[in-house]
Amino acid sequence: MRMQRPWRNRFGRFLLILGGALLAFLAVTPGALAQVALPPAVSDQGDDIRVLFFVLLGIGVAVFVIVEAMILWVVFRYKRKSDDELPTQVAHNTTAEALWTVIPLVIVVALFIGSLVVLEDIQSAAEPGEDVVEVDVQGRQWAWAFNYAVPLGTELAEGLSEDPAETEVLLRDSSLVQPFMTLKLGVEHMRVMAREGDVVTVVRAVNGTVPIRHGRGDAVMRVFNGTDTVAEGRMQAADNTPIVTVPVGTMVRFNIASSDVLHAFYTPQFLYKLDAVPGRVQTMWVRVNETGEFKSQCAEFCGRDHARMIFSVVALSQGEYAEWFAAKTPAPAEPIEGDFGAEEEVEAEEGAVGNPVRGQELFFSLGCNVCHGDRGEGLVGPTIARTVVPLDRVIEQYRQPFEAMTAFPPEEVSDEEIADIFAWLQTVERPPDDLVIPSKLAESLEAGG
Ligand code: HEC
Ligand SMILES: [Cu+2]
Repeated sequence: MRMQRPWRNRFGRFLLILGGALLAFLAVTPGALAQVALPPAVSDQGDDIRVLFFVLLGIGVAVFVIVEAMILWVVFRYKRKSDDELPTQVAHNTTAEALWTVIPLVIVVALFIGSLVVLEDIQSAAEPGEDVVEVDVQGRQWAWAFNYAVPLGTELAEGLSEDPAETEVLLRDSSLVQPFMTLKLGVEHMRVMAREGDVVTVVRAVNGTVPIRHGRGDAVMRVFNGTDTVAEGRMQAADNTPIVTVPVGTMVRFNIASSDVLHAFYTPQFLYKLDAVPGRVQTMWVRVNETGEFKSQCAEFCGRDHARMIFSVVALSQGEYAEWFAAKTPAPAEPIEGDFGAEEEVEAEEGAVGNPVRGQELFFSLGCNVCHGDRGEGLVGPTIARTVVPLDRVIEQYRQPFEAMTAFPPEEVSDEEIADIFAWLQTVERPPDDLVIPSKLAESLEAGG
C-alpha cells in the first residue's frame, strides 16, 4: 500500500486545519502567546529559574532533534526495498549500549546538579546584616491580607513556651501596648486581649501562624495591616484587588500563612509559587528588580470563590517605598498609664443590643478584619463601621452572603454573637465619606430594594 499524504486523508486534513487555526488564533490574540510562554521574570530568583528553564528546554530540544534525526535516517536508509530482501539483523552492540546508558546518565546528573544549585539559590535567606523587608501574608477563603511590622521598643521579660494555652506575656515596658493590637514575635502573631501593668494577656498564633518558643529578650513588634486596595485610588485595576507593596532591590521575606485551607501565593513573574498551609509558616525570599504592578492569584483550589482570590504585587522604587511605609506606619500611641482593661476600649451606644466587647473579640477571632479592616473601615469587603443595614438583614448576610463574603453558619457564629459584633460596629468611627468603600447591600436597601 502506498503511503498517503496527510492532506489526502480526511482526518489528516482536519488536523492540519485545526493546527493552522490554533496558530492563527495565537498570532492574532493579544497576550495569548504570553499565556503559553514563560512570563518575564522580575526578580533575581526568577531570573535564575528562567535560565534553568531554558537550559532544560535546550537540552530537551537537542535530544529530541538528535533522536528524531536518527530515527528518520534509519527509516529511510534501511527501508525494505523489496519483499524478499530482509535488512541485516544485529543482535548485540556493546558500544551502542554503553553510549545509550552513559549519555542519558550524564544528562540527568547535570540536570540534577543544575536544579539543586538554582533551588539552593532561590531558597537561601538574606546575607547576615542585609536589609530585609518582611511581609506577613495571610490567606483566607477568599481574600489576602498583607501585614507589616514596626518595632515596639519593648521585649519579652521572660521566655514563652510553645504551649498555646499559655497566654500571659510579661513585657519589659508595655506602656505602648493596647488591647486589640496585634503583636509579632519572630513570625508568630499575637492579639492583645487585656493589659495589666506589664502583664499582657494575648491570643497566640492569630495570623494562621503557629505558637513557637520565644526566649527572654526577644524583640516585640507591632503589626499593622498594609494591604492596599484599588479603592484607595493608587492603581486602576480590578475592583478592590488587595495589593502588597514591596521595594525593588531589597530582599523581601514573605511569611506565608493560612487561617483555613490550603491556598498558594503565586505571582507569575516570580516564576515560583508557595502554598499557604494551615498550621505552619512558609518562607519565600524574593528580590524584585523591576518596578510595576504584577497581577497575582491564589493557585491552589480553595473553594467557591477561589477564582476571585486575586491580588497584585506592586513594586516601588526604594524612595517611593519609604514614603509609602512612613505614611502607613501607625503613629506611636501615647504611653498608657495605669491599668487598662478591654472594657474601656469600647463603649456601647444607646440602642445597641449585644455586648460590644465580646463583639470586638469575635470580629478578630472569626477573621472579619481580613476583609473589612481592623475597625470595619473596609478593605476587600465594604465599610461596615456603623453600617446602616439592620441587624436582621445582617444576620441573613452571614448565613447566605451576598457577593464574595464567606458564609458563617449558626454552628460557627450564633445570632447572639452576630448581635455582639453588630453592637461593636455601631461604636467604631466611620471613615470620612471619600474613603468609604460602598456596600452594595446598604445601597440597595437605601434605594428601597
Ligand atoms: C472574604 C471576605 C469577607 C469576610 C471574611 C467577611 N466579609 Fe463581610 N462582606 C464581604 C463582602 C464582599 C460583602 C458584601 C459586599 C456588598 O454588599 O457590597 C460583605 C458584607 C458584609 C456586611 C453587610 C454590608 C453592610 O453594609 O453592612 C456585613 C455587616 C458584614 N459583611 C460583616 C462581616 C463580619 C462581621 C464578618 C466576620 C464574621 C465578615 N463580614 C467577614 C466580605 C467579607
Ligand atoms: Cu485560594
